[in-house]
Amino acid sequence: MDLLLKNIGLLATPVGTSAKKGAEQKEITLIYDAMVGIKDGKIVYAGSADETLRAKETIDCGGKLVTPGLVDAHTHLVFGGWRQKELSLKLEGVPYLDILRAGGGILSTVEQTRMETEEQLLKKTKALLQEMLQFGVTTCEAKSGYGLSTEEELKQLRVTNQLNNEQPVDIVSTFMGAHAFPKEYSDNHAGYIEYLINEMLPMVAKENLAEFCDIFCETAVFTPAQSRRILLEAKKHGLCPKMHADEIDPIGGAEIAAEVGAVSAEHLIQASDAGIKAMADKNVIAVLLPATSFYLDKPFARARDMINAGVAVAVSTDFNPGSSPSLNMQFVLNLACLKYKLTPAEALTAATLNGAAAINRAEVCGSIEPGKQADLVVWNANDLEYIFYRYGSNLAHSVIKNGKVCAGKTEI
Ligand code: IZC
Ligand code: ZN
Repeated sequence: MDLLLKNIGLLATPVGTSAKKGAEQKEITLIYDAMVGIKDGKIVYAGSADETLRAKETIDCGGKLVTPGLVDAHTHLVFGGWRQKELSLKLEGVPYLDILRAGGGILSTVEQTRMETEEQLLKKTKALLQEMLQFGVTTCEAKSGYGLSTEEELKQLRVTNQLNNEQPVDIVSTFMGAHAFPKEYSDNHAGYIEYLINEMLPMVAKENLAEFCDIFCETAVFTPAQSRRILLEAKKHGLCPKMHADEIDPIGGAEIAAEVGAVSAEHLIQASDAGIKAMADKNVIAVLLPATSFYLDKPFARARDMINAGVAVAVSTDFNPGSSPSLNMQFVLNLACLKYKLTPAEALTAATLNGAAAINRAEVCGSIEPGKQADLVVWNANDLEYIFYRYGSNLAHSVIKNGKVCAGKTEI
């Protein structure tokens, strides 16, 4: 063994290699006085303290709580500039979609992203990933969608893919050319869809720059019919569908996600009962984004109804410069408990194993079990409730990625 984490006060983890739905979501394993053994970046032992275990290096966890590294399954990570200028509009009550209709919002970030070079985007995003890691996130997803032309989307996706090799956080790449209609096509939406299907998608697939294809299915953005068509085309190119669905208006997005066989549908604040049932029937994971509800002052998605209906619920930051300018997955955990009324056990599963399943990584991360990547957080906490109860501070003591202490304190 390379590394032995001993004197773990409480090891809390979901177990398995697939999403946990319904009553299973709260079934986590709790081991008091535990140890975790690591070899070649992978977990080889996770269980009760065993004094016969030996390793080249030992870390005494001082009785603290240890969980899997957090998985942030929904981010818009790579972008130029910020959108603090929209704060005053927000305060005056201008809705998010009105800002977009007026050429701001996503389109203002498109303008700023197009002006940045690949090197500038790399440097900025690397710093964001470092911040994310400090909050305990060891795997994330990153969407494109601020280029909205073949060349500019590829630029964003290359940054994502390069950073995946250049820093500790694993990044899973999603193509989101269908994030908004670029200004060049403001009067020709059908033309943009043809361009996206005939030029962008084939190039993204050929260059192997994304595993998923996402779409913003929303009033004044992409219709359910356009979403169906684009996601079915994406599947033909080997990209797995995801969908921003029923965030602001209830337009049947959840139903389309189920129909096209999406791995996940995201937001779902306004999802209908029929949409939730369709998701349960087709095993579509609900990726809920409570920090966005908080920031846009919108209702919170019906997480409890989804769990009761048998839908696996994940939670993520939705980090982006407009509706969720925060990388703090710990705040998302607080909101999942306080606003969705998830129990700490359900919320832990939502932020680890179910998040991993939403980006097809449940076989390799999202729980602390032999065979999985050694991605762990040692918390400044002695029990699980504490990290959901405190808020506003960074409670991660040390973050271990692939068996190495990568953030926080190296001395425990
Ligand atoms: O830049 O506003 N909702 N896309 C859909 C976003 C938020 C990101 C943004
Ligand atoms: Zn989003």
